[in-house]
Amino acid sequence: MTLEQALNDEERLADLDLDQLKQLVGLVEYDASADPFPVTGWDALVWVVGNAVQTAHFFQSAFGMELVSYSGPETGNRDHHSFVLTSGAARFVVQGAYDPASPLADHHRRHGDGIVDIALAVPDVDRCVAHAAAQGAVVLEQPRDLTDGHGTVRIASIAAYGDTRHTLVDRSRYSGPYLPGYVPRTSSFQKRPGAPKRLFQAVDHVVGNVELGAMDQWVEFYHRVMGFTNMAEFIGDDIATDYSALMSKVVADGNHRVKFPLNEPAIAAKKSQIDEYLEFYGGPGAQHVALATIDIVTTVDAMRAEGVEFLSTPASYYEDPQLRARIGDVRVPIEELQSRGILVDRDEDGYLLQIFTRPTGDRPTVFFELIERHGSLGFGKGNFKALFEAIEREQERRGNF
Ligand code: TYF
Ligand code: FE
Repeated sequence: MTLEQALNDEERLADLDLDQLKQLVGLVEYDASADPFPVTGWDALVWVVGNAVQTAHFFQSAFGMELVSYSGPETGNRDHHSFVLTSGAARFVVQGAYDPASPLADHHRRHGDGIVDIALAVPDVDRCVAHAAAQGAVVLEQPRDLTDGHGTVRIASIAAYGDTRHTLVDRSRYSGPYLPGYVPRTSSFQKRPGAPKRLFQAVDHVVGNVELGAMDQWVEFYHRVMGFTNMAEFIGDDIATDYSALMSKVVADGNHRVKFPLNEPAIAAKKSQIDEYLEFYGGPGAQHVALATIDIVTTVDAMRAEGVEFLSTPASYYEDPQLRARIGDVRVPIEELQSRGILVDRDEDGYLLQIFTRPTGDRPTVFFELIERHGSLGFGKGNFKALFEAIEREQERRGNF
């Protein structure tokens, strides 16, 4: 399969061209003919939150997303509200209980705001599920058709870490706004005059936090069940014991469109940030979502103006005489990065700019990363020390040490 053929519908609708996309999320060529579980990309990140009405507003006001579809009591769904928002090729679905007896209320009681479903677009749901089942995956929902006047969506779900699932979606025979049962919906929300059209173009990666000793099992799960392969970047024992208190490996689908770093806590002097997550989320779950932007400076400024809080980076990071040598020429002057706390890393393929938010919900669990890639296919290895120190400062402020 060439990349050209692999440009998926969401990316086409978002007016992304191939070169942009390749750069944006670090796409690579691969031979799909031998892939037992071909994935075309992200379908949606499905959130369960305590107040979907307000979270949907937050994703519009602070993240510049567009409301496109809805399901709720007015459309016959008496269980929950569900708002579908997009930004470029990225789609978030935000759900909150309407009926106090909704299972979503229980989910929220256990986990707080979080991602329940990392839904993936696949061309052949049945083939993926057959392969997954043969490899021992737990099939939560067998393949089935959802049909309305706009056509048919074929869908199935398999279990991932904790209460997280992967719904597999083939919407190639469907023209509706999201799924049967949903109606198109826009809001009266008005962007500020002069606001950028979009603050991010795609999802780059979603990180999973799993229990101590479980990282390799989950890496193995993604190999065996989904045919994902390891990417070069990882945080091993060496880095873990020095400062990060976590171990991490990255798996990705053939194109590297879908990338899943998997973290587990490491035994260290201090309580790991991963332990803090596991305690407050009530088990394994999605830790951070990295959003790919073509202009991180504009995006950070727009989000900050709307009240989004980012981790701060100490002046010493930028004053390090080795920084300039390490990063070489980057698009943005270092002063501009410093005034915003944007981190920069370079590897053999190029460089990347990145910044992290504070947790965006009530619990110290899920947060966001913004990433602007220029050739680099990595995750900011050179920033791990500064980043983890910043995360630990926050942890300390919360008293979770
Ligand atoms: O996704 C990554 O690997 C980077 C670094 O708890 C990172 O964003 C890794 C672990 C973590 C926070 C960030
Ligand atoms: Fe990341």
